[in-house]
Amino acid sequence: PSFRLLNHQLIIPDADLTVKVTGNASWAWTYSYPKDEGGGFEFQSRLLDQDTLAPGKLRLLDVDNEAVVPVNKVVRMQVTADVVGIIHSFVVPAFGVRIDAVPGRLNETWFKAEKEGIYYGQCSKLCGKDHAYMPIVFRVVSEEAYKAWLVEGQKKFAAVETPVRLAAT
Ligand SMILES: [Cu+2]
Repeated sequence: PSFRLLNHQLIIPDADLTVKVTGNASWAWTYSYPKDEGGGFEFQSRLLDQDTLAPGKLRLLDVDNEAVVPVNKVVRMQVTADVVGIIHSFVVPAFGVRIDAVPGRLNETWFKAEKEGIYYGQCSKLCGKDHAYMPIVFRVVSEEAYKAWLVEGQKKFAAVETPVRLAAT
């Protein structure tokens, strides 16, 4: 019965969008936005230099490139890790999201943010030297701002074909 429950817990509602996140061997996260959902790019998200932190930026949490998602939408997260890397864990407490990022495996989870704002998380699986320095940052914005950000992202970030793929069930 417990396995049936666990399985049921993993059922992902119809998603409005998909974001793939990869835990990097070099202690950063890569976010990929699928082309067929207006993205077609990916970028790395790294902790800001702690010695030259601008006022208002949070120590050990703020990053150079935040992941951006629209408010009140079901976001399906596909979670994995560099094949040459090690297991990380993708955790954003305010979303109730906690799932391992395993090399060679595409895990899935989801969340729906009901308020705009900035949400922080951290890697939660000991992964080597910089385990404490690979935070997760989501900026939740209005639908219009999200669309504008997608257009900006296509210019700013590396182009990539990221088809939406379901994890093995
Ligand atoms: Cu890690």
